Amino acid sequence: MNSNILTLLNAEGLDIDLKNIAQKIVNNIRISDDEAILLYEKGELGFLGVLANFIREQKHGNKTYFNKNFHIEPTNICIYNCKFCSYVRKIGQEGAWEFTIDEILKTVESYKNTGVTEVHIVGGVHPKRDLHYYGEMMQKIKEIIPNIHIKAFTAVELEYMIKKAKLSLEDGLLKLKEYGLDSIPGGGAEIFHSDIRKEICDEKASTDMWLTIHETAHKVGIPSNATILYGHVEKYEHRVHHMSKLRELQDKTGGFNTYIPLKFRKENNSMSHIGEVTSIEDLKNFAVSRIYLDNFPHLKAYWPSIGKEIAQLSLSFGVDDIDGTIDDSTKIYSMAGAEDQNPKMTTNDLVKLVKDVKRIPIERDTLYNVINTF
Ligand code: V47
Ligand code: SF4
Repeated sequence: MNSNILTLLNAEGLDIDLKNIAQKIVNNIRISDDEAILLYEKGELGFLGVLANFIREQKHGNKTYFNKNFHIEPTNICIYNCKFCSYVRKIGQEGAWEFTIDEILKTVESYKNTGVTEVHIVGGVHPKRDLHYYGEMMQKIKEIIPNIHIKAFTAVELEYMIKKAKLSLEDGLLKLKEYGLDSIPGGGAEIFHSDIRKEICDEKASTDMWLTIHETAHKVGIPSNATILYGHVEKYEHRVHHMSKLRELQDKTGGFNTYIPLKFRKENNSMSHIGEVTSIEDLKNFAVSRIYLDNFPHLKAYWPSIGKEIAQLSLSFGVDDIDGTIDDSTKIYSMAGAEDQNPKMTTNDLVKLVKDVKRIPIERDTLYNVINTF
C-alpha cells in the first residue's frame, strides 16, 4: 500500500471523521454525500491530495492521458443568455460569428495528415441551424478525415436540434450517430441544483433534460463526458448534489468516460463581480471529485480553463487526463479571461509537462485507447 496513505491513517491528531473517510478509501468503500461535504469543509489540501492520488494511482498508476485534437465552434450566436457566458452574441451584434460549412471544411482540411484523432464541436444554439445542417457537416468532415472521432454538441444544443427536427431523443441521437456523431462532450451541465441553475442559466435545458439526453445517448451506444461549472455562487453542497446525480446515472449506464470540473472565469460576463476562486480551491475540487466519483474512469483537467501549471499540479490531486493539443481553436476561455489567450500545445509540450512531474504521458484517442506512450 502507498506509504503516504499509511502515514496519513496513523497521523496523530487527525479528525476522527476524516480518518474514517480515509479508512473507507483504503478499503475501496464509496463515500456518502455528507462525507464529501465534510471533505470540502474540513479536509486540508495535503490530506485530500494523498487520498485522491491513492485512488488515481490505483486506477491508472502514473499514466497521464492526452490527445491530439482541435475544436470547431461553428457560431457564438445563441438564443440563450447564460449569465456566466462571455462568448454569446445575438445575430448582427458586434463580435458575432457564424462559419459556413465551407469555412469549417477548410479548417478540417488543414488538419489532414497531422495526426489529430478528435474534433470537438460545440457552439451557441443558433436559431436558424438544425440537426440536418449539422448532420451534413459531420458527414463532410468524415469525407475529409475518415477516421476522425467527432465529439460534438452539448446536451443543450442537442435538445434544441432534436426538438426542432420533431424527433424523439432516441431517434434524434440515432440519426446524429448515423451522420457521424461518435460521442458527446460534457458541457451544458453547469450546476444541476435548481436553486443555482435558476440563478445562472434559467432558460436552457433543465437538469432532467441534460441527464435524460446523456442517459439516452448511453443507451444507443454514444458515450459522453460530464462537466461542472464551479467557483461562483454555488456552495459545496451544490457541487456534491451535482456529482451525486452523475454518480447515480453512471451506476445505471456506465456511459461516462470522464468528469471535467470547469472553473468559472470572470471576464466579460454578467457574473464578473463574483470573482474567481483560488488555485488551492481548484486542486481541492479535483481531489474531492476523484474521491467521490468512484465510478468515473477518468478525471480531466482542461488546461485552457485553469492554465498549464495548475493542470500539471492537478496530476497529484486525482487528475489523470489533461485533454489535448487544442491548437488555438477555442474561444470560450480566452473570451472569459483565461491567461492563455491562444491555447495551443504541441505533443512535445504536453509530454514535457507530464514528464516534468514524473508521470508517464500517454497519447490516447477519445475513448482512451492508447495510441503512443512516451
Ligand atoms: O457548458 C462557459 C463553460 C462549457 C464559462 O467534454 C465557462 O471533453 C468557465 O463543456 N467560465 C463548454 N466556464 C466547454 C465544455 C468542455 C470543455 C472541454 C472539454 C470538454 C469535454 C467539454 O464551458 C459550458 C460552460 O460550463 N463555460 N463560460 C466561463 N465564463
Ligand atoms: Fe448559449 Fe452555451 Fe453561452 Fe449558454 S453557455 S449562452 S447556451 S453559448
